[in-house]
Amino acid sequence: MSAFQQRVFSGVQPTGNLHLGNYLGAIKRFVELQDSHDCIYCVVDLHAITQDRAVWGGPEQLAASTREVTAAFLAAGIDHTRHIVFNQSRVSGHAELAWIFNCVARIGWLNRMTQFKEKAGKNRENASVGLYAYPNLMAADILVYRGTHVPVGDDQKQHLELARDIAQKFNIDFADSIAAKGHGDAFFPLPEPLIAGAATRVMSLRDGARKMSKSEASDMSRINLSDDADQIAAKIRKARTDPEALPSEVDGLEDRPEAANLVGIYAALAETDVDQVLREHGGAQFSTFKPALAELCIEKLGPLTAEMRRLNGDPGHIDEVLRAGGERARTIAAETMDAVRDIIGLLR
Ligand code: AQP
Repeated sequence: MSAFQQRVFSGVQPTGNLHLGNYLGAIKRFVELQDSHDCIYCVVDLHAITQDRAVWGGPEQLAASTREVTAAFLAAGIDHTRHIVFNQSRVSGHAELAWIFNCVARIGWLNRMTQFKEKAGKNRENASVGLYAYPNLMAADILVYRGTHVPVGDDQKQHLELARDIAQKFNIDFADSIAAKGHGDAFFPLPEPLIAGAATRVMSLRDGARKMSKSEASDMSRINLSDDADQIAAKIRKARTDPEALPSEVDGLEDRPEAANLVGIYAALAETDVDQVLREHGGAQFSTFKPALAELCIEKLGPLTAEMRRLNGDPGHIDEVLRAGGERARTIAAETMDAVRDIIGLLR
């Protein structure tokens, strides 16, 4: 397999209500990767519109949410001068490559995607074609930059596997042309998911069996990145738990999803692991552990929330970051698309 320059790509949808799961599962990891990799971080607005307008809120809300996710990236510490930050729809290569991938991916592959089944629910016949083809666009997002590493939450694992299958099938289907055009034995890398840490799947505060999610009706189920200290404290105080004290070892969290979730959140915020948290808090009742968790959460999210608010007050700056990032992204994507056209035989 050809050697590829390492490049990180990931995205977040501007669908409102950015929450602690998005932060711990994705945005915090984006920040950590900046020192070791070239990174491209994208606000994936074309993904947002795959759902009903009621979910993404219409034109004004979409623009506001796009700026808000960008503000979260910057407030968390992503350096837009060293790395690329932009919104997806600025770079037409994403949609162009997604069409090519519509012709590479197989219907059977998409039929297995659990996220489509969950989001379309019983109303499948009425779901948008975009929602169904979402994983092909996600593969294009990554591969139009020939991204090699993708930090995501655990819920995106299946889509990443599909992106790898698409890259591999393209490489095999066009192997002769890829070699003839001087690209060696593979044009696309097989992107690797980076799913690690203590909070790869943050669960709802109301139900340990459900993922913390932007679209969950109950606001008490999630900690929003826009919540103030009082709201965070109240949500953690009211988080569902069981009556037992915390165990001293990880095995003791088995069959206790709500307890495991709170301990995982604590570990991720404290940048330690679950074993360490249980060494410190094993034997504690939730009446003691919850205030400690709330305090930690407020300490870690407070500065982020304040900086997001400040940035949201300066939309001109955010727009300039997205414009400049879009230009840099477009240059890389255009190079990939020229090569893809040559490989397939599309005249340009
Ligand atoms: N609960 C979570 N725990 C850990 N990581 C999570 N992510 C999302 N929820 C959790 C990760 O956040 C990144 C951006 O997600 P997204 O906005 O692109 O889409 P999503 O996964 O659809 O987010 P939501 O909040 O769950 O939205 P809805 O309610 O629309 O389904 C991704 O890396 C994701 O893994």
